[in-house]
Amino acid sequence: QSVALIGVPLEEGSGRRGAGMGPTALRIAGIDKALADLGHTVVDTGDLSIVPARDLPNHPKAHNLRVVGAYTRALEAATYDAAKAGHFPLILGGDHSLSMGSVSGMARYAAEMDRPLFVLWLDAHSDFNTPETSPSGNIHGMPVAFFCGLADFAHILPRDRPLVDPQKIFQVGIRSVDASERVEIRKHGVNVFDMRSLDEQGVAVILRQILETVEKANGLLHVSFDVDFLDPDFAPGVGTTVPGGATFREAHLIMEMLSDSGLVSSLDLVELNPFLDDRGKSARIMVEMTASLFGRRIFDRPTRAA
Ligand code: DIR
Ligand code: MN
Ligand code: MN
Ligand code: MN
Repeated sequence: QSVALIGVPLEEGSGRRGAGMGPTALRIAGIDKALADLGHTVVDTGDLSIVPARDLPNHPKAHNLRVVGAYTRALEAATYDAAKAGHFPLILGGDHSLSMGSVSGMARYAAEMDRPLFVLWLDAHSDFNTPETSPSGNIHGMPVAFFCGLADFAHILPRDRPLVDPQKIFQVGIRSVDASERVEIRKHGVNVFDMRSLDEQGVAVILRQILETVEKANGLLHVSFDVDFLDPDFAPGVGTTVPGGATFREAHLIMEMLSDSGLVSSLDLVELNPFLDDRGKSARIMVEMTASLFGRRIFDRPTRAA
């Protein structure tokens, strides 16, 4: 497979500095070599660079909209172009607001392929706020609502662009949801597997169910991996840690099952904050996880039982 690395040094969507160093940390942790060692062709397209979008307003309830909006436009195009050229877009973040661009780009690509786009959202947070509901004004809490067309503040992307159907979104690992987000999630039918359901059912059962749905629909699957999905005990390098996260083994199993499925079309690695990390530990774990998603195995398994 040919993998296009797209660096997005964006931190203005989060409430603090540091996530802008994420792409560099992932490269230093050896993301390109990990993929090349698995036999993939890696094309590093470098980091996107932008100038703030002056046609966008300074929005009191969507901080740094001009910067986030400019990255959204640039990444929407870069992701679409990479997919169109036959590459697997692998986005190195950068805070989670970048998914407004990557997922919108994949939605455009999927629409052109006449295939439905599904999104697997691995995160402690559901990121389903809008400027109206957000308690913080930080856009990294809004990307899911944005690519569903429910948070169209200002003209970042054309309003008639392909959107994601909320019912084709699977959120796993959720354990921090704002009151109004909870209402909106239920209203729009987002599929949420919170921490309790992980504990009760186990990740394998949940993943099998998700993968079956995608497979039956002949869908593309975009995976968006927020570092805070993981437990802060072993992945401390993120600005918004929430206790009680996924274990290394749970996350690892998810990556292996995703790899086996062959359904994943694109991947975001987001919210890594090297300034808060412990000697590169979280960066290295994210690279390990990515390698597993791209086929690294302890031992092979027979193809999925019927
Ligand atoms: C909170 C925190 N729900 C907000 N969100 C995120 O500000 O919207 N933290 N995504 O990482
Ligand atoms: Mn997030
Ligand atoms: Mn999060
Ligand atoms: Mn976040």
